[in-house]
Amino acid sequence: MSRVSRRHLLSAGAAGAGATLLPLGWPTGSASAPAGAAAVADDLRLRYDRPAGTEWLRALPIGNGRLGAMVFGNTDTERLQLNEDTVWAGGPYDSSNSRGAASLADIRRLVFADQWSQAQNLINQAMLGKPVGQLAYQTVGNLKLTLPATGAASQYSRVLDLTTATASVSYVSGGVRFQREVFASAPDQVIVVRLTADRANAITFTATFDSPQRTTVSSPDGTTIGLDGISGSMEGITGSVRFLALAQAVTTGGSVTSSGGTLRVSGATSVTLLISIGSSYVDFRTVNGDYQGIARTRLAAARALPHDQLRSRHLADYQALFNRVSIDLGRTAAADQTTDVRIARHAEQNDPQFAALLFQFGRYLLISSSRPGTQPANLQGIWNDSMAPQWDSKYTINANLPMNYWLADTTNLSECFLPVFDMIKDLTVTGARTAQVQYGAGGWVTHHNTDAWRGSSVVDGAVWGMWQTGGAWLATLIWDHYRFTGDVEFLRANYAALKGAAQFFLDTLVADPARGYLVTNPSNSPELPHHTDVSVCAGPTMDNQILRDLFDAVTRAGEVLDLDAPFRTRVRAARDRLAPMRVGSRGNIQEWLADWIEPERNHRHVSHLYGLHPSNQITRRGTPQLHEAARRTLELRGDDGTGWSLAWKINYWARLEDGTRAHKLYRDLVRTDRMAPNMFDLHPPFQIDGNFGATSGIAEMLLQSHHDELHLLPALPSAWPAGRVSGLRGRGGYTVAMAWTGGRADEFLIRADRDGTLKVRAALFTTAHTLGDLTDGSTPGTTRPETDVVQFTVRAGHTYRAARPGTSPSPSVPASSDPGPSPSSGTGATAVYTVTGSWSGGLQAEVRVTAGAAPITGWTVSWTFPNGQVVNQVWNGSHTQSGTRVTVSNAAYNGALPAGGSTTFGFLAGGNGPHDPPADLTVSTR
Ligand code: FUC
Repeated sequence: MSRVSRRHLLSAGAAGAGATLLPLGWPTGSASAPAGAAAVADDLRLRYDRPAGTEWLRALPIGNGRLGAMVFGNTDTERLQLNEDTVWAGGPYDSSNSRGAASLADIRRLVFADQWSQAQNLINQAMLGKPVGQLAYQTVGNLKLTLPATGAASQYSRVLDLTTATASVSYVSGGVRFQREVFASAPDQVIVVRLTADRANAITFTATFDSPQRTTVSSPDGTTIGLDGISGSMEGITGSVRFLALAQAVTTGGSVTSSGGTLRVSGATSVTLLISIGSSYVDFRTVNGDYQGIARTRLAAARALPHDQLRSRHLADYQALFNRVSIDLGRTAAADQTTDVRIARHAEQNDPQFAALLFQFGRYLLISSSRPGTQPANLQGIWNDSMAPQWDSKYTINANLPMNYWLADTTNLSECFLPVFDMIKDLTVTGARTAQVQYGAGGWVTHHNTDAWRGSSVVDGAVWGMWQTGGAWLATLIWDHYRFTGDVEFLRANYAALKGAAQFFLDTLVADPARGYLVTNPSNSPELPHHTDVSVCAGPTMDNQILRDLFDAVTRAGEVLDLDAPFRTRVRAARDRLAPMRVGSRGNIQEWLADWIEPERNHRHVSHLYGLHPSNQITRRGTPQLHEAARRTLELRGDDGTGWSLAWKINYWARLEDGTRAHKLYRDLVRTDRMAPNMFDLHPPFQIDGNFGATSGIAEMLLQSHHDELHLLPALPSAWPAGRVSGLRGRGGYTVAMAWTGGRADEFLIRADRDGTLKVRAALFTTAHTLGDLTDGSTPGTTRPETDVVQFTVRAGHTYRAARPGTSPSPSVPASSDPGPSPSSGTGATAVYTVTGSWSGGLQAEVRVTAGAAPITGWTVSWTFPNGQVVNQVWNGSHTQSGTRVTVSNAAYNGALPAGGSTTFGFLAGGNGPHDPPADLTVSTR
């Protein structure tokens, strides 16, 4: 086998399942990069030539899911605005309104009698939660570094590097080059600020905390300062989340002192500043956690590690997620400008790389704001400098919270989704009380918002808040996540939440007297009045769509888990009585049961197209008339909208398979009124849903899987004529890589997690093509249900390649990263290996080992690193390193790999580049 095809084989087949996925090959910069568009490694950076000054929307976000900071990069007073994701106003409260259940019959009667204002008045008295609003996510405060004036700074540059999740600053002042780098480490749970200079003993500064919260500052020891505080009171609920922020300086050279809450570093050569924050929030019911102990323990543990280890552990952790997807949409000289200039000029220049940057920025933000065990990403992710942010920076469920997670599975960040399912579990508790008290119903319900206390009642006012299907929408995410991962244990663990969500509606749906359908009453089509000032109604289209999804999800989950057959029968019967979607008088999808015309024609919410996206009830081939009506609906509503509204519309147009229009909406989003200089999406103000929704939309333009098939390049715009992407995920458990030129696909790679039957739709199949199983070299037998659809049987772990004839396999590594000599193989073993990944900041490599006819027992795999990098993370096994030699023992198979079985190792190696790939691979057996 030639070296190229051997590498290719491995790079295609090496990804493990689920959480251990490694990227398919094709790093950017390879020989067949889009014509005239050689990708530049540094392109995955936000770059600026001046400090953020006092402008928060110029500062750069870093985060580890729990801790966040906005880094300003100033040369006089550096500011790190700090957040911890559980610092919320108020404390545990019960939001239910005890007048609810007794008033429900009257409210319903008024709604059915078209007495909407009266119904809203009664809802405002009897159904609104206590308090009427929910509570806000709040800032911790700031760490400020006051630097001495050493003359004007020159050669200034400020960067957020998405490949390493570091924010850095570099400038020359007084003849000295100063550098600062900041990252938030998930493995070590601290924020790390590293200050260096190119002259010894040049670093001098003082550091202090300040905060708008009720706080005290202190100097717990000679190198540390502290900020001890408690969150604010709001809506009559006393602030009760205690927090302690600590900052400790570890210096080389010079001196450090701390007194009265001021840290003084003088004449140091390098400084590592460690920031640790503990919070007393335990869960939505409990706020008595040992916040001081948490802050101190994390700090002490991090203090025990040298800076380069903190950094390499951070890199290994972050890159294991980020590197799963690479994307290249072409590059022009526009990408050489600073990021703020690119945004300002986006309308007038061709800058396809910006779309790739925005796509990856969304993934960066999700990795940085949502990790297993943390709170879900709120309206601002985790970044908020205020005590009273817009919409409380909480969780708005009727658009924003689900949108935050549309990218999680499609862009291969499955673990980052997990905080949502923890939140749903909490809501089954608070929402069960609201269901009981306000509706006399079983199961659980949540309306259009929630907060850290898992408020589940109707809030803000009937016009906005009287929407019953928030919890139902969230529950559908359980099933959709399962469709990607196939994780039955996850489904089992979350089934009760699905069932409880459905139970609520079995208990509360009522028959519409005029039409006979089972409908929600009272509810609304999110935030959109159907007549002046009234939005309350029965059975809005979005509710019916969500409930169809919910009922389908719970019945299918029950089938998979073999549970609750009688319950499923009841659910199916209710589903059959929901109102179908209808085409209205304007050729649009009707938003309500009646064919009303909305008073506000260009309203930002287009809720009744939930059936088009994220759901799959409106599809081009399944429901062509509705699909056409969805297009008409969007034309009538217009392209304008808030940031998140534009982002949703990218997804809508992608599902309409209109790449040109999807790209137009993407461009509408990249305007100074919709995107801040730091690339935060603007509602305005900043709301992170527009970032996440845009990443999701770009993914939907390249790959769709909502209709029991993989649809490759369904909405490719002419603006991206050549490109490549790898690592996108499709429902059913598929990882996909694609390369195209001239607007036409050259090659696809699809790796299956599980055995099954795969349907793939692609224009490539209407022309000459090859299709092969790269893993065993066979050619799958196919059927052709449609001219552009190929169907075939897939095997778990196998990778399938379709290509135009004559397309040579994509090279996986640049020439400078030649993997070195062929691997040797041990008794009964065959082994091949390849290397992929980023070569500048760290190295990611993978090796697949396949047993021959006999099992391999008692074996180890080892590599030599020419540069002696430190290996900091290994998949599938434990490792030891001795000098330049790394040895992995296979723990996953208890030392035995069965005959014909194969396994994959991946590892990340850190250290300062450039790296050489590992050489001299050996598989040895006992
Ligand atoms: C809903 C939207 C607003 C905003 C807010 C957070 O109320 O209608 O546009 O996104 O949530």
